[in-house]
Amino acid sequence: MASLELIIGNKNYSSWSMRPWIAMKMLDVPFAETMARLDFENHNQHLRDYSPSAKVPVLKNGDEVIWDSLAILEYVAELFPQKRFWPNDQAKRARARSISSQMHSGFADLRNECPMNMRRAPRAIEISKGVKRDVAQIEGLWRAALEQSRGPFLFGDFTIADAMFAPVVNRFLTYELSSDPLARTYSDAITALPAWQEWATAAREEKWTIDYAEV
Ligand SMILES: N[C@@H](CCC(=O)N[C@@H](CS)C(=O)NCC(=O)O)C(=O)O
Repeated sequence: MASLELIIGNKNYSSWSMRPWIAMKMLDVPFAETMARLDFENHNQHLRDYSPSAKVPVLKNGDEVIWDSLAILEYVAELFPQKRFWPNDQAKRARARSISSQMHSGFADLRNECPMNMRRAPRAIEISKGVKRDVAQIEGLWRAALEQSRGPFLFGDFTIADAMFAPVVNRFLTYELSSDPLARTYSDAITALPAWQEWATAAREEKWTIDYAEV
């Protein structure tokens, strides 16, 4: 029997932490949650106590330590094969994995210039060509998936692919990055989720500020 502990960073800023957290909530995986507050002034030295990567999220299952968001999600999907973390259909699952990996390894301009910030009031900022390119590409990925699945999520039911893009929903809204109606419909479906609401409420109650992420 799994006894899972997910170690996460600040809910206001830690987009990588949000991904496994929201997927595990959505798929009713029982887990304990530990907050390891990000402390960039001290180079996040304390995160070494949890993970060889010295980053969050980290998942502990007894003595096993699993780190890196997508690896955690794959591990949990294997632990609970009866839960649909990925689409059932092989071709859809391959596409869901492709776009999840693309998110995990890409869209650096968007990630660097527009940090997730759950507390920030929506306001547009000057954005680079790189961010515009990332936004257009994500809109295209969402459109292709949603037109095929007919929603409400990228592959119909909520899967890891939605978890990987959940922090992007916050970025689109917070920096007013997209005027695509389909992206808005998808964002509305994500932000209406009780799990999203729970995370967002906790994030808003946090008092800590990370200067470089306040754009
Ligand atoms: N590739 C990692 C990235 C994890 C990551 O960068 N986490 C941030 C918080 S969102 C962190 O721990 N940063 C601490 C640091 O860089 O010192 C993943 O997918 O989990």
